[in-house]
Amino acid sequence: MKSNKSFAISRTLILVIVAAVVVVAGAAAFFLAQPGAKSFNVTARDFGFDGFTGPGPTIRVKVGDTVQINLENKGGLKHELVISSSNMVQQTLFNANTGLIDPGQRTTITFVANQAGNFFYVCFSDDGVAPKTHAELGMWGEFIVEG
Ligand SMILES: [Cu+2]
Repeated sequence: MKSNKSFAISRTLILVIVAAVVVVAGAAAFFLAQPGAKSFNVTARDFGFDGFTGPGPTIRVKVGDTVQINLENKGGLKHELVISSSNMVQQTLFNANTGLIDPGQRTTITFVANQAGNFFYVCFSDDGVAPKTHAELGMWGEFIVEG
């Protein structure tokens, strides 16, 4: 009876230790991945990235890279940066989407480019009223993931 209880306790202890190791390893992997990230600074203006009209500079990475994009909004309107397979059809790839940020604001997104191909970084805002999206006005650039 006593040995059964002690067995149960040691089994629980082992599970707790395994869970702790998994959590610590996961956290370590997360923090270690950041210094290896390929970092890009992108400025949003009305209506271009790193300029007043597009296309912005091509961003080139390799498949499997951790990519960090630092977006600064130097325009007078809200802007965003979204990775999409098209600069006209709205979608989000790699879960890479800054969301709309206000003029003067900065934000950073980090994601893994886990699929090779030719993609786009785009602002799909239409200010809620305009017939055209900012992408159609020039807010896009190529995002190329080399295999
Ligand atoms: Cu925009």
